[in-house]
Amino acid sequence: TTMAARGKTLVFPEGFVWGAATAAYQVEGAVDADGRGPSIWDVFGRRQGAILQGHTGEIACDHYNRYAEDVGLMDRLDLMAYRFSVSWPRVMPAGAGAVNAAGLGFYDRLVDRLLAAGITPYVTLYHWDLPQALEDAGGWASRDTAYRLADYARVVYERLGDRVGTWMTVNEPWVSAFIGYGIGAHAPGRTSMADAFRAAHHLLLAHGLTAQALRADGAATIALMLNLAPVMTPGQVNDPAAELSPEDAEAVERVDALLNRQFLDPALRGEYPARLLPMIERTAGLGHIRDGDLTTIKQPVDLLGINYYTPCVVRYGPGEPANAAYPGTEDIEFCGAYAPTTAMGWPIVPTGLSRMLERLTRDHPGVGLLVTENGAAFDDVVTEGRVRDADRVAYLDAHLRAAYDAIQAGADLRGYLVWSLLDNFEWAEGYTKRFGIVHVDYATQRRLLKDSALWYRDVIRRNGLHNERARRPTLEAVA
Ligand code: GBH
Repeated sequence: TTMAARGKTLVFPEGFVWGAATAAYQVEGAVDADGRGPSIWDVFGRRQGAILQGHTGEIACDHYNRYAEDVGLMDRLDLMAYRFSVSWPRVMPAGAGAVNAAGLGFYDRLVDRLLAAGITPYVTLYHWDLPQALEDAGGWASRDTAYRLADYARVVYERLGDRVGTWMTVNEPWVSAFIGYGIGAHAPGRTSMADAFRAAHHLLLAHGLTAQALRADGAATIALMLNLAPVMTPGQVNDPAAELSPEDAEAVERVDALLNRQFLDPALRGEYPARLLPMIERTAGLGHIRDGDLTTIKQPVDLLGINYYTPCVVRYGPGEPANAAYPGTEDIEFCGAYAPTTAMGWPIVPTGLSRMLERLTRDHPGVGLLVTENGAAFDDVVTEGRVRDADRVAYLDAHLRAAYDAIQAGADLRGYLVWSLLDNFEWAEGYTKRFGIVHVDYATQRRLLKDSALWYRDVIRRNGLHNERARRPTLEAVA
């Protein structure tokens, strides 16, 4: 058969970076080791009913003690980059002031191990583990916290900057603000939408201050990571060109302003979306947005990190109350079951990724793009020493095809990091949800490469995908 008859092999651009990601609180454990201070997740985890089955990050994957073995796994998988986060309370137990050299030492060793294995470290400075002392002083609802993040970032940069080139400021400010401070399903578990809007602004400010400081200190590459999800109607899930009624179009725009443009526009354009300002004012006032803040927030970024899992599907729904996590969304219906879902209940829509990448290319030309998270939880089972996670392989395969399509359409996508390297502490879901390409047996801390890890290694080796799409019955409907 000819090549054409067999279908094309999808080869990614030369230099495309293949990697994996984790976050400190989700994998490290060792919460009392070597002078680490408490974070908001330690405190939140002790709250009755906050986390499924009462799980906490106390031990997690014990990565703090097993990092060498874990870098060995990355090496076996031929990963080119590893994105991890630094635990702020390890480095500064009280969030400000005294620096804990032993805490920094851990990241020092981790970075050296990675470099020795030929793996490029990508450092996330803030992935949700705020020092509790700063929460007690007002947390992200307080402006001061933004300045504290930049101070801490400088300390980390001073220690690792000679070996780490890529610096990622804050992970998913929408989640921190609206899930942590708005609906309280994440730490610190506060329930004030006024505080959520303030937190969102202060996280943006922290990004800007940190980007500014690290750039001045010589950091080569600076990135911001957002949880971006295309907002669409159910009709657009399978037909992007579907015509929208004016009411549906308004619903889509309103949710897009809250979820995506609230962060994209200040960071990349130096302004809040006009339609969002009255909503912020009504809920939180505008006093927390000071003159000059938007100039600080709009720092040049080398990379925009996109964490993509599932789209946000809405339509006009007269009489619907506002969604708890999205203030001001009265008369909008948030739709659930429009596609097969992962174990998180999140619908699987790979074209959501290509649509988001193409939109960013259109709206923010010149910003390099990196998928900083993409992956899925499924109900894995170990049989005969193997995890046959065909569902995850199909999910990753389909999303990589979508990424490839976006590149063909002109997106400047530089790389892809799978979430996650290891099964880990999935926040409010505890250990009940497994996102890893490597299985972790929490009783023994034994690691086992899932089929998806071996499949991913093959993708990395050929810098692309097989002719044959990985198939799975549940994915047919959205293929
Ligand atoms: C990321 O957050 C985090 O960065 C990471 O730490 C975490 O482990 C990982 O993803 C997996 O959860 O409207 O119900 O269909 C993910 C943020 C925000 C993704 C809400 C999905 C909507 C799901 N998410 N979202 S739904």
